[in-house]
Amino acid sequence: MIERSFVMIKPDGVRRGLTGECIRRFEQRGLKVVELKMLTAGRALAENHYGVHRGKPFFESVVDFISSGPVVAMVIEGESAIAAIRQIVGATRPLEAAPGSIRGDFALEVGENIVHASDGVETATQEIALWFGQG
Ligand code: IDP
Ligand code: MG
Repeated sequence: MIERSFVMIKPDGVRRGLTGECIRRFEQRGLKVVELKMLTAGRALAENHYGVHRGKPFFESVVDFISSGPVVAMVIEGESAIAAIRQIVGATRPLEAAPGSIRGDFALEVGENIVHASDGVETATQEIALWFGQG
């Protein structure tokens, strides 16, 4: 099934110059970047994006962090794109992420794990609408 996922290079990834490396890995797998923009998220957008985590102890820190500097927001399309991208990105906690995954190769801390990727078809639809509008 051809799917679309919302993928974002977080402020740490942009600051460390890892945007190209991440996109290269997605493209190398056969996925296609169909939308892309750089922006700094305001607080409302950041809170909405992480709304599912509201009330958790790390909510404030992830919202602060994701709005702390420019991010690169993308829509990436391809066969089973959502699962394929989560595999390329690796586990949430970098110490649990496989070597060869982005987080396993470039991150150590859960709070600065370089990239966001949608975790399901429904979240992908919501996140694409939130960051790129309905069109
Ligand atoms: P995901 O990014 O792999 O989908 P989620 O569980 O959706 O992981 O969490 C969203 C983001 O919140 C993570 O990428 C990570 O940066 C941050 N986060 C998750 N759990 C913790 C935690 O226990 N402490 C601090 N930050 C966390
Ligand atoms: Mg998530």
